[in-house]
Amino acid sequence: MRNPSDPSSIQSGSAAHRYRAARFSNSVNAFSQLPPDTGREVAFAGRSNAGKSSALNLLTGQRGLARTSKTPGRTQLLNFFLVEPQRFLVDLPGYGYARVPEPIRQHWRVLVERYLRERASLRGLLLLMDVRHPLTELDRQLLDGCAARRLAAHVLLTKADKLSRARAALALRQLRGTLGTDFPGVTAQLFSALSGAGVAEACSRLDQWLDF
Ligand SMILES: Nc1nc2c(ncn2[C@@H]2O[C@H](COP(=O)(O)OP(=O)(O)OP(=O)(O)O)[C@@H](O)[C@H]2O)c(=O)[nH]1
Ligand SMILES: [Mg+2]
Repeated sequence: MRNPSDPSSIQSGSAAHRYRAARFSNSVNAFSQLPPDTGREVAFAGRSNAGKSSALNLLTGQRGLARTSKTPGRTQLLNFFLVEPQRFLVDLPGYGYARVPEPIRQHWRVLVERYLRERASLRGLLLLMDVRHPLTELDRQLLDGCAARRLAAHVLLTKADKLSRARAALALRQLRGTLGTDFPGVTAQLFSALSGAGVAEACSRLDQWLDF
């Protein structure tokens, strides 16, 4: 019997084993600090508190790899995690958190927008949305940016454990309908960092983008 609160027990034997090798590489606070733009990487994006860092920890089977917090605004830099040479997972600061001072938010916004626009190594965007508040205006802006540069995107509807199965399934159906109309090609799934639901599906998308 696996223990849902222990990410490592969820991973055992699953497709996620290769991500267990992920190690913190570096934090980036300016465009000039980015690693050479020569490999492949996947970025975790979404509103503050959506569960980006928690998802990264679950997918790598390492509880403390990316810092998580009940307080939105925890991740304040672009954090690079090396899976193997030339292959990174990137934890981005969240958007939409009003209590971070405006000059800092502005700095992140400019940095993250430029990273998403110009980074050639970026092969896919994992966009996390709380299943109870999907597709906010800022999520739409991000997906517009992906469409503009033909960057693949996949939505994780996080915290699926907060809803009944039926309500979560309904939220997914509704989101897929909207995506089909407004953002063709963008896919979506349910995810829970608490129960481990959706790990295999998310990992297979990472595998595809990172060419494993
Ligand atoms: N119930 C439940 N809680 C979750 C889940 N994922 C994350 N959380 C909680 O949500 C809070 C925020 O999680 P983080 O992973 O730090 O969120 P983040 O998107 O990285 O936040 P920022 O770094 O501030 O942008 C934490 O208290 C997590 O424990 C989930 O799937 N289910
Ligand atoms: Mg975070």
